[in-house]
Amino acid sequence: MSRRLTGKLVIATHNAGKLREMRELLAPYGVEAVSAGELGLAEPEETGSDFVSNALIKARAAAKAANLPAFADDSGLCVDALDGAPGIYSARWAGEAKNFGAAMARIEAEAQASGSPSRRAHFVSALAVVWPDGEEAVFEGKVFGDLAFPPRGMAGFGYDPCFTPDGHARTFGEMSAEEKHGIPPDGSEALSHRARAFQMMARTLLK
Ligand code: ITT
Repeated sequence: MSRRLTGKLVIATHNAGKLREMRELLAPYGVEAVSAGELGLAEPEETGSDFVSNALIKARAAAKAANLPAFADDSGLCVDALDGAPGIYSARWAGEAKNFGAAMARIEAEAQASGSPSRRAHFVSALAVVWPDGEEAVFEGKVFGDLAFPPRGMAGFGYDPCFTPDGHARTFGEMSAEEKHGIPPDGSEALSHRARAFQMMARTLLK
């Protein structure tokens, strides 16, 4: 049986939207979560070439600095017409100012310029858990759907307003927190990429 995540842990993110979702996901499990921001931890450079590597970089850095188990997410929106961009560069497309309006406009413009008729896209979330003694676990969740332009909705964060998950008519930006990343009590699959990765993690590492 694999190791359980109990007691106190660090949520190794400086993204307020992600932090809110990760806290909500962890809330039922009785773990005490502090954020990297609250502990004043530095943001490591994300030098990996995929989501899993970058999630591990963040969780390893936080586990070492805080001497606590650390939980990190690396995520992004992958657009078929752009050969998977912005992908691991999703945060970087929004720039220092974290201007996701501009990042979404860039996706729309580049998708149009690509000449591809495809509107397909998917979100990916890699969740890494790293213990201070070096043990590691990684889980990856995805959700497929279509781009929505112009973007719609004020809920959520980041690219939520420009993505409509398959089987739904509304964008993530038009959904409640519960609808986007709630964990269905009947054990069926959650909707968002992060909630799907979390479900896998919870089955293995949480009570
Ligand atoms: P940390 O590294 O500190 O966690 P970050 O914002 O830099 O924060 P990433 O490098 O993983 O995080 O970038 C992922 C970006 O993709 C993030 O900034 C969001 O804008 C976007 N993204 C990820 N999940 C999303 C979601 O559920 N809804 C909307 N946008 C999302």
